[in-house]
Amino acid sequence: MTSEFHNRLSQLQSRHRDLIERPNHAVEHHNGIYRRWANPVLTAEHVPLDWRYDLDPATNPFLMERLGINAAFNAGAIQHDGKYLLVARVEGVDRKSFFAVAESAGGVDRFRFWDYPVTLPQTDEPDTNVYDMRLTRHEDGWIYGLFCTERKDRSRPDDASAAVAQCGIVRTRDLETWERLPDLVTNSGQQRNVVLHPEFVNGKYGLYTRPQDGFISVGSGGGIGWGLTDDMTRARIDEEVIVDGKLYHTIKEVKNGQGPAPIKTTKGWLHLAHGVRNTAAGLRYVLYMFMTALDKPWQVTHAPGGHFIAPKAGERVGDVSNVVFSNGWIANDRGDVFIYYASSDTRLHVATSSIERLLDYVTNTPPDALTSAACAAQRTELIRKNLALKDAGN
Ligand code: M1P
Repeated sequence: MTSEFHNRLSQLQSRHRDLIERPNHAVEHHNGIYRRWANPVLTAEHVPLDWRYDLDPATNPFLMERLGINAAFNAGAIQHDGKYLLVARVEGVDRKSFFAVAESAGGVDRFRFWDYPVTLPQTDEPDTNVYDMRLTRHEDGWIYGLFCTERKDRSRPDDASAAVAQCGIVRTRDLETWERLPDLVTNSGQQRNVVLHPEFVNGKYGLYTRPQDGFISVGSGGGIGWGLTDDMTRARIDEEVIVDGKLYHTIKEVKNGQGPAPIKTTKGWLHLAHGVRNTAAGLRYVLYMFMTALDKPWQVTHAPGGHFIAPKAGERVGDVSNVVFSNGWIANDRGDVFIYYASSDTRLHVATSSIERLLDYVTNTPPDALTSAACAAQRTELIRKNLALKDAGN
């Protein structure tokens, strides 16, 4: 080994170790609903060196990165054997994503990738690209991973960018060995952001869907849908109803999608979702929340107005700027909630809250009043109440 190779390797190793072992801290200022944490929990730099470099001086004397990593983001999340596990979307510089498990003892820092990425079995029609796995610990005993499988749209051979998105399905007991099941069949041309509900509903599996006409544009489809299937080993939804639709001049005017599987609480199912609107600078993705009825998870009972998390400061910039996206959160047995959200399709962050706070937020935040006059009236009412309190000496 040359001394140049040796020096560079030890620099890379110590830099990587420092990054993985760096403690995180909650940002001081917050809105009472959740706290952002200062450092991203996963970035491209967190990916192990031996996934990127050929560490053999005989075949890589300059210690070059041979298989670069572009980003680590949009992670499914689950607590398993007491650990906080993320199934991240890791994207190579070749633009192909794959899944990889990273674990942490505390959920806010020191995430470390397992030795190898996930080996994802293929169906008869191999995936070109896979991403955004939603994990659901179902009451049938399996952990399911639903993800987007993307393939070339063969009906448009002349358009190299024409793609079809569908819902791929795997299941596991340990996140090490994965069984591939057939893709979900629906009546929609394309599907993304499909999520399995954790409990049986009338003896069937419930799925949140996102019917769409095109690959990027939802067209006349869209909204967060809901459908039932008898069997996850041959998942098929014949009928979809819209749980939460697109709405003019709101944060979900262009499209929306279910985030992670909902969290069960005494008052209803807590949902995290993303909403998209268009701007002169391109699409803007924000996160929002709503609650559905315990016995009817397709019926919205509470919908706070506006966004829950929007891209802030450095989060605003990345491969696809002005985006926050979440497909993973964890509620632990103390009622703490860890919200894993990615920024600008580049890196993954955590924000923390609690079931108690999120219930307060969802049930007591006024809904979007839908017009400027009605929204100003909502605010005037709040001010009036606060001034009355002040006048009363409180
Ligand atoms: O680029 C932003 C997001 O775009 C897609 O989400 P949606 O289907 O809702 O538009 C996904 O590709 C997602 O991975 C990505 O973060």
